[in-house]
Amino acid sequence: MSMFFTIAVIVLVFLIIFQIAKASEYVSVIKGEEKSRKDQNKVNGFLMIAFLIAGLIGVYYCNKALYPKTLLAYESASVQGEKVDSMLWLTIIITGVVFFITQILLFWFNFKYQQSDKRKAYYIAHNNKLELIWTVVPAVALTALIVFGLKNWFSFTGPAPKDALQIEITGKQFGWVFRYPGQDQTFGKKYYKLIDDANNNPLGQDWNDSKNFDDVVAQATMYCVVNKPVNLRIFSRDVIHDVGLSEFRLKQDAVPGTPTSLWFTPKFTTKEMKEKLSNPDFQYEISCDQMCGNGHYSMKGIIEVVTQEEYDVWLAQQKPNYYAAFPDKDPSNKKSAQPATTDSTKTTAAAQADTTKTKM
Ligand SMILES: [Cu+2]
Repeated sequence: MSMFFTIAVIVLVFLIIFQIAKASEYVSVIKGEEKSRKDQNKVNGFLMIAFLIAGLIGVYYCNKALYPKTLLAYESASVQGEKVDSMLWLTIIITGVVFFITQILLFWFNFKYQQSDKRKAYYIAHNNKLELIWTVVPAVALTALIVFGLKNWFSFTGPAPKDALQIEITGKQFGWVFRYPGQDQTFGKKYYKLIDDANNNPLGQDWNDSKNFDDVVAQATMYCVVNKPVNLRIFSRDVIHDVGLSEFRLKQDAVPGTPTSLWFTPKFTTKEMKEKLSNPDFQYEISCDQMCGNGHYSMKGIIEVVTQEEYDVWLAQQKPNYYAAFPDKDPSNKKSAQPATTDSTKTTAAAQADTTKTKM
């Protein structure tokens, strides 16, 4: 029944609109086409101003309501991100000034210079000076923005400082895998054909390369140190993903077959950010910023920014992935293993790695 009423109401509304249109047509015939056109012109001129004012009020309220949800509402959590923020502000200021000037003039001129019997429109066919101004001014402004952007881009993606923490991040459908180089500070070789999730080799580490024996592999959460540059070497196992670090204001594509890189210096630990934003649930997030398949939404990675001491403790607790792939090689699995203090485990691990190296 309610369906019937809805349809009846819709039909009635259409009929009313149709009748109003018809009536105004008859009115214009009676009043004379020309006069009614001029009247309508005045109404349109007034609507232009009304639209301008309503639009500007709308811009103000949208900005007020949505600003806290934008990145600019809180400061960048990386030193490099500050440069991205200043570029963002510069772009917003330049385009904002242009936006307000052009929109206000557009609507105001529509009202002010609407058709009038008292004046005739002036027709300009061509004006070299004007053409030159509106070509050169935007060209110079855009070039300046691009030059700033490129300069920063080359610095973020260029060589990282020598003391940077080296971390490898690999995107896959659907998640992130992190690799730390271990004590030798060197990543072992890997080869995509050796990828074997069933045998704990998600990155295809080549076990013939002894540099792999101490490499630590972790999933889901990446650890890095506050105020210490992190150099991310970025890979993908399958399709194009993207390491999106919104709090640090950076992102970089993960492309299969083409390693990319990005480095940044975190300014605050996760704990400091929780206090700063008064949000006990705050986490630095890695979001995949490329539509990479039906599980794209689930590619959330976490970055835990900690102090150097906390990082050292965490790293000491990590076992090289070699032992996950070959549990029989893990000294802590052997009954004859030495007392399990962190230091001695490390020494045993290194010794083990050495023996295996000689065997191979
Ligand atoms: Cu992805």
